Amino acid sequence: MRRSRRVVAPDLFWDAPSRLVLGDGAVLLGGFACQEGAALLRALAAVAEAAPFRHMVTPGGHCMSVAMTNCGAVGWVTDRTGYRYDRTDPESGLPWPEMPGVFADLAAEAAAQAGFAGFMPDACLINRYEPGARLSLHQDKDERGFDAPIVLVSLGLPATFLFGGVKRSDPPRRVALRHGDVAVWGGPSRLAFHGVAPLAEGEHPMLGRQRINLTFRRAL
Ligand code: MD6
Ligand code: FE
Repeated sequence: MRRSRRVVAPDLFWDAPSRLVLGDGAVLLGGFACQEGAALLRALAAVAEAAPFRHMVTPGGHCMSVAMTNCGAVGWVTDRTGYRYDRTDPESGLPWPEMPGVFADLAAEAAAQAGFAGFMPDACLINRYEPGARLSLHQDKDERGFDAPIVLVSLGLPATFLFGGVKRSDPPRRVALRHGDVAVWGGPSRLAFHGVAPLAEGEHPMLGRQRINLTFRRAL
């Protein structure tokens, strides 16, 4: 007798990224990193092995709820003396792990899609959020110049991204970020205030009870 075979319809998929305009020079590319998700997570595991996640201290003496590490020529660090980019990991004294090709390529492609051709990041800050972790509203201004955009890749649990204007008083929009979403902001929005609302409880099929965020910059 022939075994009954269950016929499964193929999953539906977006064949072009969905674009949400966040501001002048700022766009959310929905699902842009989904296809590369597994490759990004494999590369991330190697980076985190060489430079483990750690909770850094702000200049004000607060321990950040977000755990961080970096890859690339320089990494973003904070301690009691301030925020800066550093060529070495302060925990090990070693250079930060090289930026994986799959990271740099994805960041460059996303930037090009958003109108910033030729983006070559030299820093990738990697943030790990567990439920409750948050990032207060801030501008990214520790880079030497602001010609290049910032590219953010959100993986794992969904989060609410707060995206405001270039003045702190500009009310931030609340933007849902899901696994594989990529945000790019540059040009007139390069110094936009942004942050992340406290992460809600959840369980992601690939990452479990966490969200990983990559932010790519041209720091030097
Ligand atoms: C995020 N991170 O984790 C966005 N900016 O979703 C940032 O915007 C950020 O973690 C500057 C310095 C550290 C950060
Ligand atoms: Fe930031």
